Amino acid sequence: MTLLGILARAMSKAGMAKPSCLVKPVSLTRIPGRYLAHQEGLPKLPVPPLSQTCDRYLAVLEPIMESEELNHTRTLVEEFQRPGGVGERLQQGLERRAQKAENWLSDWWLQTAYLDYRMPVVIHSSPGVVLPRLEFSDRQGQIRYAAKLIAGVLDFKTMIDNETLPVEYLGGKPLCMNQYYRVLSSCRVPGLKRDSVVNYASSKRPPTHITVVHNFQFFVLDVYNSDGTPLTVDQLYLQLEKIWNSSLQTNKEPVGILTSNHRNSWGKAYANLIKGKNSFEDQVTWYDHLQPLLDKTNKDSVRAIQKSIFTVCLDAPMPRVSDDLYRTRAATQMLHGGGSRWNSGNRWFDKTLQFIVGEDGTCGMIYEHAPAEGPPIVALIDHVVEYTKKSDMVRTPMVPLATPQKLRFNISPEIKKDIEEAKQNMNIMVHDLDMNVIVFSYFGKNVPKSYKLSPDAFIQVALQLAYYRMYRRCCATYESASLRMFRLGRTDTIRSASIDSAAFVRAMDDPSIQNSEKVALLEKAVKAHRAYTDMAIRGQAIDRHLLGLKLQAIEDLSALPDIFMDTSYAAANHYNLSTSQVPAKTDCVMCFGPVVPDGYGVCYNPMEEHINFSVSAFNSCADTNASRLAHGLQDALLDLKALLEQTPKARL
Ligand code: COA
Ligand code: HC5
Repeated sequence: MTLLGILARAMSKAGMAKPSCLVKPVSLTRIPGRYLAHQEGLPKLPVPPLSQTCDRYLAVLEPIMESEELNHTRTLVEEFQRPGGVGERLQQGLERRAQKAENWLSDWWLQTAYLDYRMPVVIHSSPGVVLPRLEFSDRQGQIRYAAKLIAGVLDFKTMIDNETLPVEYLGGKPLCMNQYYRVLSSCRVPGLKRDSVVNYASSKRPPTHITVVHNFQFFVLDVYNSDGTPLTVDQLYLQLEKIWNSSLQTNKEPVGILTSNHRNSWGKAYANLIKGKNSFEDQVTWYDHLQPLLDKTNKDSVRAIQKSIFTVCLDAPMPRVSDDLYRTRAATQMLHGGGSRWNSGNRWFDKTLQFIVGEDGTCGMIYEHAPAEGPPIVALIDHVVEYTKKSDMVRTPMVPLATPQKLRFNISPEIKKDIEEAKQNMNIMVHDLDMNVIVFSYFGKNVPKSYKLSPDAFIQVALQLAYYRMYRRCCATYESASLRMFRLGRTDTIRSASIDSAAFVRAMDDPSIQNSEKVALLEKAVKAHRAYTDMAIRGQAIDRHLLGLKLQAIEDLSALPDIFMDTSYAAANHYNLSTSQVPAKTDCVMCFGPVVPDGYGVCYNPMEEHINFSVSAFNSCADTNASRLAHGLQDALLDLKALLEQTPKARL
């Protein structure tokens, strides 16, 4: 941590106000605190001024739109914000909503970004995390590690339950901790048109079990002793061994693969699965007397998964690949499981937290995104990884424990058909995912810091350069910014393609421009990005505000205002680059899919001396290539460093 960081943390611990020189740059720190009192002290998410958002909207369109379209949009924006016009009316509606609600955006965001989104959660929504490769390649190692991992998560859960989780800080400001209370004992539930999320953590009798899946077979594993203490690693080991031994058959129906389907299809299949309403029952009369049984079995099994604290997937080994490709392959295993022949059926993709422990030492997780953002999940991972490193585990006196229950599913012919369809779709998705993971080992946050540049902004500008070099144009670029400074805050968008980044990327490879000028443009672009970030995390970015105005229009008006029907609005939301920084203490790789058919998903974990990043794209798009962009990013980072080194005045 920088001296400034240490000072800022010490001062915030002492409850002292920071002089302005300490407000920036911001960094994330953790100090102990109590949940409820803390939450109430957090500010509410503001509604930015209408004219500010309109002006900034036009500015972000500049690098990505042609001037003719931009001129048209200018007239629409002017009309929208004219005094007494529709913009003002919507703004007032939004401000009223903000007064009444705890957070004017959070419910809308949950619905529009997640629950109404009908694409499969696999690749299109759920992120993956790859842990550093573990040193085992057999069943015993797998079970041992899974036992430690479960104990580590339960240790973290104790902090959540006791409300002793250290409060996090960003830029000296305390962050909303609500997401930590949303991820355990939680699950997404498919609907015919819209999904929902269930959470059992604060129910009268919170669950005491997890679910474990091996060879596509799900088990309920109670992880607490009757006195309320969590099972020890040794106890968990024995229980997992029992599970492993009672799921040796590899020919079971992968019922979990249903959760990977398009949400409407899965919604329909789900209704069949738990209600048993399908053609099979209508046709086969002798089956009628079994009907109540069928309903209950499937329903109870599904409920046991949904209620469970989390899921552990004991994966079969995947085909070996070279060390170079290992992380790329592991990333795909986390995101989709490798296809129906491999581990894709060894999942319940609706489950909020699924920890994956492969027999070949490939470990990580996949999480369903609706309830929470990456940072709380990664904080949990960091805790678990530290926990699993503790060597001397306590030996416990062995009391006999009940055998974990296998969850039964009655598979009607219709469900069987749904499973086959889900398998096919999954295999298409698997083939379509173009993934590339790179460990950029030349430098990390240290180099930009030594030039007094924000590392995140530096990486984003490098990415702009890499994209420009491939396509000779700038594209709408999304970077996640945390809104957790506000109560129930989720994210807003940092638009990394700016007027300044465009000026820099155009100049960088132009031999007629002097290096000193390039450095000046680089610094300007980096600073502009950092300024956008500051604005975003303070609730003053444009994207959630525009979304709010649009949703307010849907509620209040009979037609959408023209600015939302405009080509520029569609183009601005077509993110060819969808990116996110998720810093972790652990040397892990985070990944997610692109958000448009011709786009890239880029996730990076910048460490002090290296950067892990993943790039995803779709093979079905002829214009994209994950490996090319990943290598382009690597080159761009090296070129930026070389430019700064070669230009004597660059080091301030
Ligand atoms: N000179 C020297 N050091 C600087 C600097 C400068 N000009 N600017 C920043 N730094 C330092 C910071 O102090 C920090 O130090 P640390 O390593 O000791 O913590 C470090 O560089 C990183 O700062 P920076 O790269 O600017 O980024 P950030 O940590 O402020 O992160 C965001 C920027 C946008 C990622 C962050 O604000 C955010 O919103 N994070 C959450 C994103 C999220 O939710 N992602 C997942 C979505 S699911
Ligand atoms: C474990 C890493 C998770 C990162 C997930 C993430 O960044 O999700 C973004 C959430 C948001 O609201 O910005 C969405 N995105 C993947 C499309 C960038």
